[in-house]
Amino acid sequence: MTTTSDAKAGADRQKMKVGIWLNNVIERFKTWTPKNCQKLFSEKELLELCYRARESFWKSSVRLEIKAPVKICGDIHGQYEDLLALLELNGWPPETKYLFLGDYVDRGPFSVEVISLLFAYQLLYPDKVFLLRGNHESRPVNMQYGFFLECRKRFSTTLYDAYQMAFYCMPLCAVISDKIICMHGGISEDLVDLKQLDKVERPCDIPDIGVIADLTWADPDTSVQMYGESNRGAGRFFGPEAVKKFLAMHNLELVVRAHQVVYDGYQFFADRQLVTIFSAPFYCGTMDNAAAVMTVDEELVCSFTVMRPNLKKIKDKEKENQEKKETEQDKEKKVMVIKVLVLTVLVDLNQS
Ligand SMILES: [Mn+2]
Repeated sequence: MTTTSDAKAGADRQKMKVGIWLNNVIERFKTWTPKNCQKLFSEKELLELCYRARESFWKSSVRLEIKAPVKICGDIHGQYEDLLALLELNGWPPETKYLFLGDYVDRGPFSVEVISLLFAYQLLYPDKVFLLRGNHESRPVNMQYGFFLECRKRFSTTLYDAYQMAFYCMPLCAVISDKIICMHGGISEDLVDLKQLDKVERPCDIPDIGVIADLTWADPDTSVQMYGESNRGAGRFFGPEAVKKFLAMHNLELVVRAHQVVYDGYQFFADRQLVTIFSAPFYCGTMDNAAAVMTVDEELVCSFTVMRPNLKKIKDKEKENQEKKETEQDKEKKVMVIKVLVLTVLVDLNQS
């Protein structure tokens, strides 16, 4: 006969087994190089991560509540080496708590690694790593910007579908210590009570209009004071007055969002009532933008760690690499990405 305590012991054993596996997955991710990337994982393991991530997102709220301190990251877009550099510089979970604002996949070359490592961290440390949904965590966008092709080429469309099933259930916004609201795109005129979000039915795709579209697609724009039509074809534009009114209405102090490349990795809007964070340095290998991570400390003082790509060094190394063997190239490339200039900028939000 099975007793309750037997069942509990069984569940604990199972949980421990999963924990050991997730730890092992994360350790392998840290030994990643462009050369060994197809040998590190079986498709079965990646599928398992997707199924478990989906379940975990589905169980959690659409609107996360997070206590400071926490570090906030913007778009990563498949730049896996840069994600590793970012974690190396800003601290690895679970010692450092992270909130990611979405757009993990598409554009860059290693979307599978970016999203799978973050899934593994989220599953192992659900109260230390939080992942929001960006407009690129969506099927129609992934068909167009690279993630679908990457999955099909390196693994299968079955794996691609499993990622989509997880994306459908991801949370859409987070509130830090009741004061700072975070999302991928922006605020919404239709969001008058944050409790509206608890009614979002998942799994869901991202529509072109409405609250979910705005949270994942909207952009701040000085051409409007309140709200206006966006040129992206989904979500809307919002102006400085809209930000001010939105914060007052919800008794909040700051909006943190991602979704747009900004030269310094972070950029304020509307008298520092909104900040854009972008965390993919040297975006697509063509922009010379820096990447930033925003730290919110216990007192809600915000600061930024900026990783600036050293363009001259990158160009010199590329030249050098062309003359070297393939194996050496990989090594150089790894070192090059870590060699970014790191600046920390402290900004007192009350001083503006
Ligand atoms: Mn985006």
